[in-house]
Amino acid sequence: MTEAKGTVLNGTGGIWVVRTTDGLTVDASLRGRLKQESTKLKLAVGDEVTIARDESEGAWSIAEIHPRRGVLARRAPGKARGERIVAANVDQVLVVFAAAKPEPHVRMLDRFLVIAEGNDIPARIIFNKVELVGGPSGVDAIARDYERAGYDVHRTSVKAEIGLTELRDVLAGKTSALTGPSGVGKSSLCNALFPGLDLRTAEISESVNKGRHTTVGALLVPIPDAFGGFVVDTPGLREVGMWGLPSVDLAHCFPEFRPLLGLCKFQDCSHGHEPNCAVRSAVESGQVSRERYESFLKLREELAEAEKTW
Ligand SMILES: Nc1nc2c(ncn2[C@@H]2O[C@H](COP(=O)(O)OP(=O)(O)OP(=O)(O)O)[C@@H](O)[C@H]2O)c(=O)[nH]1
Ligand SMILES: [Mg+2]
Ligand SMILES: [Zn+2]
Repeated sequence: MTEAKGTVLNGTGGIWVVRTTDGLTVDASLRGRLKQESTKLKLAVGDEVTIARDESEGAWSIAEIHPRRGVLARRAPGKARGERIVAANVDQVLVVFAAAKPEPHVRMLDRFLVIAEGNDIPARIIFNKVELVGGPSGVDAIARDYERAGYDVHRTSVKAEIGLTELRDVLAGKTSALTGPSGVGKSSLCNALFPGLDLRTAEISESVNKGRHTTVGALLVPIPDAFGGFVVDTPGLREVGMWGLPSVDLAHCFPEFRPLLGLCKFQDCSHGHEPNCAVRSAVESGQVSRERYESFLKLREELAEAEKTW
């Protein structure tokens, strides 16, 4: 019996592609026992597993699924009807926007951050294409709100090679989910940071899978060994709705609101129109950004609307 530890890169329902810690990529299927248990615990991209193979069999099977450090998931609305896991063991979400072309859209940026916060995964923000706005300081006005909220903000340019070394250190050795609108430079960044990591190839192999199997959605792409880690390529991350998030939990997904949440006059304050609301006072005094508060109000309304249909 040979055993190895590895990480699930992708799967098509029956067969899972596992990358071993030795750098081998093998196909493996779930063992009978785990298959039954997997109605409770579904195997997901990003899961760390032990695979085993009998010398006689030749085929690898997944013998053990290791405990997860966390998941990036879309919660099912209503009761505990389970969740749809996008990827397991995601260390960080990197929200990528462009300084220009396309213009950054803060409501959308805040939505991505809330998804990360709702899953308890640390998020970072990247403003790419900064050479279009005169360099890194060209995004200061928009970045300031997020830095004040406690987020790390990276200013990069693939074209002018700005901020790339620093960003490489952030990705190395970790599993990072990259998200953001189309055309902001996510693939360009990955290819510039890690020559040899070809995100497009991965996307193509997924679309091939789509035709033949039920696809699991996300893909884990190994970062070249000299650096280590994985990039989660999730064409569908944009669709990870927040409709499973109870609207009362939304305020906790804005880190700069958290220290204020016990201070409102009413314990069940919705931070809308109630008197003596600590969040609104902080907005009025300039301590909390008005743009972020506007995003909060908009998302809260959206979630409350979704709750009615639960
Ligand atoms: N000016 C400028 N253009 C860039 C920079 N980085 C990427 N681009 C260009 O922006 C365009 C989009 O880049 P992609 O890497 O394909 O964007 P993406 O975020 O992966 O887009 P999707 O895969 O559609 O989600 C390409 O034409 C790139 O050459 C940059 O730093 N500055
Ligand atoms: Mg891309
Ligand atoms: Zn309040």
